[in-house]
Amino acid sequence: MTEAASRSAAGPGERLRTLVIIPTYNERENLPPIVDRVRAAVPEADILVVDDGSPDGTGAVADEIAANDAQIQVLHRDQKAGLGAAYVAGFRLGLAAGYDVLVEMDADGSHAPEQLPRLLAAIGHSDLVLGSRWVPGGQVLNWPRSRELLSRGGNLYTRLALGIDLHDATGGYRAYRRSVLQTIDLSSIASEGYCFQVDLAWRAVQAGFRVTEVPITFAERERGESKMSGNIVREALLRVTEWGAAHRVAQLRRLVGRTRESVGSRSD
Ligand SMILES: Nc1nc2c(ncn2[C@@H]2O[C@H](COP(=O)(O)OP(=O)(O)OP(=O)(O)O)[C@@H](O)[C@H]2O)c(=O)[nH]1
Ligand SMILES: [Mg+2]
Repeated sequence: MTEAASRSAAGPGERLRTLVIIPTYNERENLPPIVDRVRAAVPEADILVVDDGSPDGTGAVADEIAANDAQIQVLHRDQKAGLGAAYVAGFRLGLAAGYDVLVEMDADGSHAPEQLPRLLAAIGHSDLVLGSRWVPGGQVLNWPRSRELLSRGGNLYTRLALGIDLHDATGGYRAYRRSVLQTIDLSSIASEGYCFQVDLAWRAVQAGFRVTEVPITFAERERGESKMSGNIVREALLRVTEWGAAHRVAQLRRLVGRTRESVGSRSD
């Protein structure tokens, strides 16, 4: 086990304080049912809604829900600054409050709260658990073929470019042990959307944390508008290519260094 991994090894019968972070932008209809479902599925977990000043009034809806439930908090941010920045703000708050496990979950119903116990069971032997659509048992409901191809293709490219054994590094349904988020330099994360998800998984792998995947059933959002855009896809493609290239160059340098050393020692 690596040093990073051993720092966060789970003890038997360990009770973990869990915070489910739900970023929202114009999700006023989706938020109340998703919060109810989270509370029913994992009653001991707390919830943090991070709203970026949604014009549709999602922030006020969240405040109303939180006023009646001490396990729900709301973080209001002035303007839409992207999914990545919303999560980073939520992580900081959750770490400062001492939570052991921090969960990422969309508000649009794509991530079923009923599957959260499965993710939390796996965090017992992992540092980061990815809810995965593309492992056996995982699936996507109601997605057009074009979206499925984009997700499958993006994940295949990510695996090949970074040389990691993850099948769904772009997914956003996950559970982190606090040690992972404490180790990663959150202030250096500038990526958004899918790229943000790959960025965190990649940093966790590089730091030697145990990253595991559990199958999930992902459903297309029923209400509201997607914030997915061509820019988000382009950002992910560009950055993953850059990280992959930098990783290969570093591998090559190490190989050249080792070869020089062994040639040097043989000629001594
Ligand atoms: N706070 C905040 N939340 C955001 C922002 N952008 C997206 N979200 C939320 O992040 C979650 C995922 O966004 P979606 O629009 O569903 O993006 P997606 O899941 O990649 O795309 P679809 O599959 O089309 O739904 C949802 O809960 C959004 O409301 C943002 O800039 N700020
Ligand atoms: Mg969505």
